[in-house]
Amino acid sequence: MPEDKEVAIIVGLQLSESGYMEVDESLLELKALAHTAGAMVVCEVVQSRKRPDVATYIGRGKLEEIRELLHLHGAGLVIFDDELSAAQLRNLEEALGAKVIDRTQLILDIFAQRATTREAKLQVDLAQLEYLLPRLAGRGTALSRLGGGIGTRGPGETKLETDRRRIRRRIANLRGEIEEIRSQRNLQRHARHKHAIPVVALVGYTNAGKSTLLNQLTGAGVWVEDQLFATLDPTIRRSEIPPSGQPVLFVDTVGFIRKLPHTLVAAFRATLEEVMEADILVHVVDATAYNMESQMTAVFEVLEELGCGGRPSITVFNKVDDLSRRAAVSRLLAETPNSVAISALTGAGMDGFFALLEQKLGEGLIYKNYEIPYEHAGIIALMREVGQVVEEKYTDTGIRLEAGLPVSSAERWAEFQAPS
Ligand SMILES: Nc1nc2c(ncn2[C@@H]2O[C@H](COP(=O)(O)OP(=O)(O)OP(=O)(O)O)[C@@H](O)[C@H]2O)c(=O)[nH]1
Ligand SMILES: [Mg+2]
Repeated sequence: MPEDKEVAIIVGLQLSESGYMEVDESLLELKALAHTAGAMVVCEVVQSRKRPDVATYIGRGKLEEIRELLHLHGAGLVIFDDELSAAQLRNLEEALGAKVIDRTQLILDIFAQRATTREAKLQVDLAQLEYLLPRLAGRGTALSRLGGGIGTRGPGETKLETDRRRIRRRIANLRGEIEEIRSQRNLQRHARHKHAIPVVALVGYTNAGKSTLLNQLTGAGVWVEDQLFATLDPTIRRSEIPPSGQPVLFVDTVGFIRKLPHTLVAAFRATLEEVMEADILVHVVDATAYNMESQMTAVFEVLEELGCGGRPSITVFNKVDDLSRRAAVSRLLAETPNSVAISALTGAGMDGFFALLEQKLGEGLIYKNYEIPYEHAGIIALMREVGQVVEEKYTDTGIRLEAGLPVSSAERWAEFQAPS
């Protein structure tokens, strides 16, 4: 057993009789998360009950069972599958004599390990402090007694724990710093809008293959890994859709997961703005995932939370080079409008993807009449690049034309719109 791995037990609740599949899925994923964070899961414990115990999440009998299991496996960490309250955390740590963390802390911990850029680090710090603040009471002693490791990385919990005011101040500072980065990002985005190239955001469950697809599309050389949350920072690359050569900006960003902590979604809003303002969303689905459909639902939920639920979108069923789920994929293709099957790894199916993308981009065009003064004639070339210019007439005052443009460009050149 590698020495640096924390030995862990994971615990979940089955809240209804029919909920066993859900618990299985959720715990399997919790195990993967624990593994990603550097823990070794030696066993899982499930309890059936109507609702979580207010004081201890699980019942007395189960607590005793877990105590024994901890002893038996020499484990020092218990990971619960749902977010725990301050009281639950405290009571559980006392009752179990082991370090206790919840799913949220585990995800935050992975983010803290993965964050490399200043922006990502600030955002993770913010999310961790927001999680910590309401849970400070009485936790410090237990945590410092039990030492560091998973769930305690990040902004240095032990030093901060007793001083809520200091934490509040740090939260305010972090927000300020993130806001600063955000406004710089806004500037860059506006500079891009000047060129008015449509933005296509790749969204999806973590590990679905978004970065692989970006690499396939643009040869970007983005980090791809069979790990959860390989990507935290958005990457933007320009590419052209064959065969027309229509230029597009592709955005790859952080993946989503079920029960994604709200503090994280809020903290990553700055990063996710690229997604929130995209012209088209490409929802990348891992078609080999046994729980593909619940992953899709989780993605819809996060998109809803970000306020881009109704955005024009394409669904891409990925990894079809792995054929074990072929039946499920053809059913889903038939049921899902605007969907296509591809392998981002081998490039199979990319032609279908390009055709669909081109079609979607075309549907988004808004046709208006424009009158462009001669000194701004250069705009016409830009319009042609991002949309379609139908008719051009040269008049005394300028060039009159009709152009179909993506929403963002139509807005940008609204001042040149002519009465039709
Ligand atoms: N067989 C197969 N594997 C793929 C395909 N696309 C991606 N993968 C693999 O799936 C794993 C995850 O790929 P990524 O591109 O890192 O996934 P991601 O969606 O960017 O993941 P996060 O950044 O963690 O959210 C890697 O091991 C890839 O090699 C595919 O079309 N076929
Ligand atoms: Mg990625």
